[in-house]
Amino acid sequence: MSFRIETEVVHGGQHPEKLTGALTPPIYQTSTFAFENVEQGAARFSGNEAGYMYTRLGNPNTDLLAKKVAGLEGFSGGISTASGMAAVANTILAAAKAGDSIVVEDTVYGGTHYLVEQDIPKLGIEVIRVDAVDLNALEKAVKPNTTLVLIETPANPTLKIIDIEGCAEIVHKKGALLAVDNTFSSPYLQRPRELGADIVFHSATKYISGHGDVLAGVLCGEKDFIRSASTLAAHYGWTMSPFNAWLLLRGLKTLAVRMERHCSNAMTVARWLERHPKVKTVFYPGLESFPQHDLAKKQMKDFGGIVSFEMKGGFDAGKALMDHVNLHILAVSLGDCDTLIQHPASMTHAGMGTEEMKEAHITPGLVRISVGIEHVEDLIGDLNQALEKIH
Ligand code: LCS
Repeated sequence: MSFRIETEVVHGGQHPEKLTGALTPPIYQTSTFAFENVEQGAARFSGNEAGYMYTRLGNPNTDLLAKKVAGLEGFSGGISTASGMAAVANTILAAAKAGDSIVVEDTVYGGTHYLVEQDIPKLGIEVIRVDAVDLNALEKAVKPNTTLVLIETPANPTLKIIDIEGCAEIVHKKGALLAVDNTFSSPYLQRPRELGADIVFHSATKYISGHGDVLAGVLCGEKDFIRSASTLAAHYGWTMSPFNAWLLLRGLKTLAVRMERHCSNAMTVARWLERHPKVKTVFYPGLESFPQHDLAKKQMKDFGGIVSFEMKGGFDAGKALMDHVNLHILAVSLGDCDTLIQHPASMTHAGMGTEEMKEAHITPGLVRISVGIEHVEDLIGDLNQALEKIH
C-alpha cells in the first residue's frame, strides 16, 4: 500500500479507463474474449502473451477486485471467488492433498465447520480440531504432515479472539501455512499478514460489499500459493461474476467510513446492553469485561460491528426478542448497512443437537446482532421497546 488505507480503498488499483476516460471501471459482462488471430489465441493459452481468454480463467473486473483486496491485506496476489465458502474450500484444497492433515480452530463459521467435518475427510485429508486460544494445545495438534492451520478471529458468533502472531510462530516452526478468515474485521480493522499469516480470506458478502447485495469471496496470498490456488479455481469453476466484482469495488470505496460507524454503533449498543437487567452477558471485544479484550486491542484497530449477548431468560427470551424488534431485521448474514439480528438456537443452529451446540459454544439464549450504520439511538430505542415486552 502506498497510501493510508482510507485512501487506498478509494483509489487503490483503479485508473480511468483508457478508451473513454470513464472513472468507474466498465463492467466487462462477457463470458469470452475475442482474439485478433489464431497466433494470438495460441500465445494467450500458452501463457506467452498476457491477456484475457475466458471469464472463468480471468476477467478485468474480478482481477481488479482480487488485486485491490490483496493490496489492502498486504499480499502480492488474490483470487475472487463466487462465495466466502468457495474461498475457504479453495484455501484448503490448494494447501492440502490426500495423506496430509489440516488443523482447524474449534470455533469457525457453521459452513466452514460442516465443510471440514463432513467433506474434507472424504478426500483423504485428516482434519484435527483444536481450541487455539491454548497455544500449547495448538502446538501439540500440528503434526509432521500438517500443511495448513486455519483460524477465524473474531470467530462467528461468539467473537472468540485467536492470537494470530502466537499461532504464526508455532505454525511456521512446524513448516505449515497459517490461513486466517478475516471476514469479521475486514482489512480496515485487522491485517493478519502483518502478524505472520500466510493466507487471508474473506466472505466478501459481508463488510467488503457492505450492502448485502452479493455473495462473494476473496482469497489473498503470495505468488506461488495464489498460482496453484488459481489453477484450482479455474478447474472447479467457483469464479465470481464480473457484475458482482463491480458491485464489490463500489462497496469497498466506503469501507473505512462504514467500519468506523459499525464500530462506534456496536460499542454503544454493547455498553447499553451490558447495563440492561434482562441481559446476562454481552460478548463484544471492545468491552473491558470481554475476557480477551487486551488481545483484541493488540491485534485489531477497533472492535468490529458484531455484538453477541446472552438473554437471562434463555431460549424463550431469545426467541421472543426476535418477534418484538421492528427496526432490527430478522436475518442471517452480517456486515450490511442495515442492522441484522438473529437467534442461533432457534435459527441457524436449530438443526444441531444439544452437545454439538455446546461444542460450538452456542447457548440457548444467545442473540447475535450485526450492528449497522443507522443512528445508534434508533437502534437502542428499538431494542429497548422489544426487551420491555419480554417477561
Ligand atoms: N466465513 C465467515 C466468518 C462467515 O461468517 C461466513 C458466512 C463465511 C465464511 C461463508 O461466506 P459465504 O459463502 O456465505 O459468503 N457467514 C454467515 C453468517 O454468519 N450468516 O449467514 C452467512
